[in-house]
Amino acid sequence: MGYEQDINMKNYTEYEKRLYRNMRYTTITSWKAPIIWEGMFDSILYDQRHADKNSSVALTVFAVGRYLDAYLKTFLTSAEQHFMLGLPVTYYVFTDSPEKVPNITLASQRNIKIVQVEKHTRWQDISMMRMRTISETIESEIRHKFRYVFCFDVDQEFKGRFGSEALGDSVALLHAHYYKLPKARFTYDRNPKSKAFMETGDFYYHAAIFGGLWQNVKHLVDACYLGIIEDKLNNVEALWHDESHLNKYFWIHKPSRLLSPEYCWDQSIWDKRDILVTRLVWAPKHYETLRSG
Ligand code: 2GW
Ligand code: MN
Repeated sequence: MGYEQDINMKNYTEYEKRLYRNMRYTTITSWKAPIIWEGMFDSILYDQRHADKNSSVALTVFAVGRYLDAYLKTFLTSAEQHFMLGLPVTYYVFTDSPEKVPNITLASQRNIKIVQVEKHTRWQDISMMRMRTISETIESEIRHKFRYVFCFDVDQEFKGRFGSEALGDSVALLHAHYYKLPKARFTYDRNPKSKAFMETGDFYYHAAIFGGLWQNVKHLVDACYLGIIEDKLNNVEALWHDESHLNKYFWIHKPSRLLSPEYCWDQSIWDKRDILVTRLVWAPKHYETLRSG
């Protein structure tokens, strides 16, 4: 702390003080990728640029088993209020019960596409096998129609602008619980037998959101899926499943754009001083009911 003494901030509004504080958090990586925080970008310019380029976005989200009733409706209706407004967006919803997908009113240029998938028995597989399904869907469909793909967990709710400033060639998200912790605390996979093994890294990324140009996302999901399959053949599983493989991938293939935790905030975190805008928040978890048999 003590940042308030650096300059005379007596006449600053609370917003300006926090803005100043965030400007002192890393806003650029060592390989010169921007880390997107409120105050760093002109949303009107970004929107104009992407409208001119005819940018289009496919959003993938999985709602399998109990997660459909628990989270999908809130996710989709809130996305219609905040996600990439003004750009063509198609939601690819993957579920084991297509008939239960709620009917959502969509704005113009926005579509929903429901794709049936099997329900893996282990929840770890529900999570990990997303990599394979995303790859297949990029190959069969997304690459012909969209420039960008963004992949989301369903257990979250949009609360503020999640706009074209988040689009980039290869986009990763800083995990809300780790963005300020020393690297020694990052929960990378530390088992040398796993393909996700890593001793050190740049940041701890959250697998709840990743994206980029479809070519790059295809490369990412293929690499992660290969790692997951190879681990299965060797009878190991990475500590945080697909997230461990994602962290390994982004260590080797540096993302070109990083999203600050504004883009996926956990409201139970006590220190909210860095967060000027919550753009998306974690939905409450109900592990007892959702993770049991
Ligand atoms: C997952 C865990 C326990 C019980 C059920 C499920 C489950 C997940 C499910 O029954 N149905 C389902 O559709 N899912 C999908 O997988 C859904 O899209 C969900 O958001 C996603 C990841 O599961 P989730 O959100 O419960 O995991 P988190 O929030 O602890 O996520 C982080 O770690 C995961 C790996 O353990 C993933 O990497 C995830 O991307 C991370 O955010
Ligand atoms: Mn989640």
